Amino acid sequence: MANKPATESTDPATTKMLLEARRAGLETAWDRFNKQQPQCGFGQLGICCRNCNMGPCRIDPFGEGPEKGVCGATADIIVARNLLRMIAAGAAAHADHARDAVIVFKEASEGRARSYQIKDDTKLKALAAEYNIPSRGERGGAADLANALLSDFGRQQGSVTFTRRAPEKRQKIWERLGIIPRGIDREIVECMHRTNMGVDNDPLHILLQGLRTGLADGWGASMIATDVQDMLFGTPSPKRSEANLGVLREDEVNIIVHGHEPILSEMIVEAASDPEMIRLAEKLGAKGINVAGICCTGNEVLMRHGIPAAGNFLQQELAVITGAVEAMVVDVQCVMPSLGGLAACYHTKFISTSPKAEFPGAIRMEFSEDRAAEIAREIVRTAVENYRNRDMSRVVIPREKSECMVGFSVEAILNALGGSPQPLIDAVVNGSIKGIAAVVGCNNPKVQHDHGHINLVRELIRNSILVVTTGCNAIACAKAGLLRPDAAREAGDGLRGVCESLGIPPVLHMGSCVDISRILVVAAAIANRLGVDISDLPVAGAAPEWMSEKAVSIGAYVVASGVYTVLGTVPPVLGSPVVTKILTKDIGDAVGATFAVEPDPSKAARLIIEHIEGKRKALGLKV
Ligand code: SF4
Ligand code: MSK
Repeated sequence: MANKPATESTDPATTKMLLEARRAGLETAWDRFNKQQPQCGFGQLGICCRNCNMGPCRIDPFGEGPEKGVCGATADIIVARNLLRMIAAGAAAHADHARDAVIVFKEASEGRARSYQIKDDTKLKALAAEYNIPSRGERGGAADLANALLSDFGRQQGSVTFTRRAPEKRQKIWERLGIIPRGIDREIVECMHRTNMGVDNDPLHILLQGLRTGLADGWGASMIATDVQDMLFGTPSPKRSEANLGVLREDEVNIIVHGHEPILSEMIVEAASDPEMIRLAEKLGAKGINVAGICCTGNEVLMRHGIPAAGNFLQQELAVITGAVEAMVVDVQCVMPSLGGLAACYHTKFISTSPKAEFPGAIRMEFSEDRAAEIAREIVRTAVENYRNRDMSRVVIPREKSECMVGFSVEAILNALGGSPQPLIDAVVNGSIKGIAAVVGCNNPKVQHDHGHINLVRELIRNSILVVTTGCNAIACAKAGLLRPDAAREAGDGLRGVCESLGIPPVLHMGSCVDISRILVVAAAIANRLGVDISDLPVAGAAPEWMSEKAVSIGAYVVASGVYTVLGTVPPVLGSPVVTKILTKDIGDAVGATFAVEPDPSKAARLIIEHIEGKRKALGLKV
């Protein structure tokens, strides 16, 4: 049965483009999702295993068939192992992203990657001090810092350096549980080892390694990626931009940057403003060159340069279907392999740039740090020259776009507060702001596009809970107008007053998925000021529409950091009552925070509000 597009997204631009896709007979993720129904029940419950070739094995959830795999693994063991592999994969994605950023930083600091400079010297000095590196030489110890950062990946003993940024009480908890990550890569490798047939077979023991690996991501990989990218490209500061497919321009060359890494997209942004490229575009009949972003590459250039966001995860195919995209330039992560086939139905050049990521139907224009600016210019030129191939009769750009204010790095938040977190803490203490919720994560066709994101965020701000956001939630909020200072009108009186006095939105855009590490830094700073642990704070996390393995790793480190987290789509764990109980209850005794699953955004908001009220009461604050 055909879908009714109106039920698939709350975003009118998306709904229009879905109608256009169907009119043109083109398939999208929603259609493929429908064709997958019913999805495998064993997979949904997490009770299938193919970790060795005696399998694949599956457990009968109704107790009428097999209760154990060939090796004797129970549902509890299988579910826990599968979850650990998801965490490892998610952490690996962030780790590899971070490593690549550090390698570019190293090359730049040694004077080889000439397209890159160190843009944030203050951060360089602060990080060098954190790693005990004397600030010397022309580049202030940058090369030594790069080597020190790299050593956090392969460290075999000790602890990942940035775990020391956590409040002492939190570090003590990790120490007691034996989950302080040693090296980032080491923890990921250990997950793969432990989940081999016949290694780790205790669900709790397996899941503790999951927390340790998550911490290696959050307080390691993601934090390193964020800080290194800030050093190279500048620490974000508030700026205005726009979001949604309506940012594409009918009379300009449209280039979309999509994926996760800012390393090449920064160069593309620069190349697109080159007068020679603009002249070429004009010669070919375009009025200019318009760069727009999707997913987290989009977030990176949005918060540093105000480059508009064309959409979030589920809009990537729709962007091509506008018929107005000259080049879709991708790096890594969250890029649908369907894009090549779709681009072939239009004039769009689908350009893959990462040496790690090959896609069917893509043109390869591989990135290398020593030729970054040159490659970016080649890509922009390819896009510009492709403008003449655009069939104007097929161009359908929805009008919807919304203004947004973005770029709230920790430094920018402190600036807005006058240099100290104290005004924010005072607002939390006196109850103007009831608490802080980090709402993050993907889209997923299992739920109505953006519905969970927007409705949860609206309900939270209505209850005077300040929302900090990253990833595809940030783009959903931008499209819905929630990242504008005047969105404070939708907030409860207390939050509204704070936002209006500071001129900030009630939902603060803190960046891309790796920038959830910025949220950890804010939480740690507040906890330290109050002399408590993160788990004592009136804060919570939510991922209403998550789909990526990276989100599982993020969930692991957010909860392990002491933050109660509500998921909107169900993780594949329900086949094991033991694992489900550990995640939703027992883990609370260990780390002071648990997971909850609640697909309904109003009910999810209620859970978060109750949690925040509970924490306020425990701190002796007015509810
Ligand atoms: Fe089956 Fe055990 Fe092999 Fe998994 S590890 S496939 S449960 S025999
Ligand atoms: S891009 S990981 S769909 S948030 Fe970071 Fe969006 Fe999720 Fe990718």
